[in-house]
Amino acid sequence: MIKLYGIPRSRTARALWMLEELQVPYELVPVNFIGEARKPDYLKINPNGHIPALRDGDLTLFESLAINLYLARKYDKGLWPKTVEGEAKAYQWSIWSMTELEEPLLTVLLNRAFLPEDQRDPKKADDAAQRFKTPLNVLEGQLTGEYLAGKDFTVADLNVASVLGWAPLGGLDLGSAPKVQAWLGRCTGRPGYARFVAKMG
Ligand SMILES: N[C@@H](CCC(=O)N[C@@H](CS)C(=O)NCC(=O)O)C(=O)O
Repeated sequence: MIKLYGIPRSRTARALWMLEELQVPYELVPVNFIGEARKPDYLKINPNGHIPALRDGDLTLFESLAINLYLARKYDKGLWPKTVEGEAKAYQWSIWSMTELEEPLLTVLLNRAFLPEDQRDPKKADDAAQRFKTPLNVLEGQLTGEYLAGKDFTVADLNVASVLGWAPLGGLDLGSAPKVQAWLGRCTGRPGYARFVAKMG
């Protein structure tokens, strides 16, 4: 059976959403990013000392969004794009999520919500909130249809939405991007997302 290593309140949530969309059997093996992810046994699974990681048969994988690309392709339930062009978009948006979107978003979250209050830097948060507007505007401009890689919901949408979905936790307003707001609502309005939220508790 598939083993996913991590805890729900972390980037592991991205892969949990995918697994719930696909409805394949899996086991969530709890590994906390505080302390446990740097222990020797876990470092054999993910030498980076980060969560999540996945084991499926002989395959061991790290990087949350790569895990999702693999799962969507391997256990295709319609979340893998049907054309090479669609696949290209899935890679594009997944890499974009990590390189353009995640950093400003996480910097805001850390400095407004996640770090202990005495370690938060409001200036860092405000600067990052400003930088966040660039990828948000890019996404708004690119959303010409219902979804990112064609007319159907695919791994491209799930990967971006699973990163962007944290924005409200940092008080980031998506009001300037109405298409993004509507698209995010479509993504998180899915039964697969509801199953994932129910499992996260
Ligand atoms: N790019 C990686 C980042 C993984 C990552 O940094 N995970 C955090 C938890 S959300 C972690 O394990 N942090 C532990 C540490 O850095 O010590 C991914 O998306 O999987």
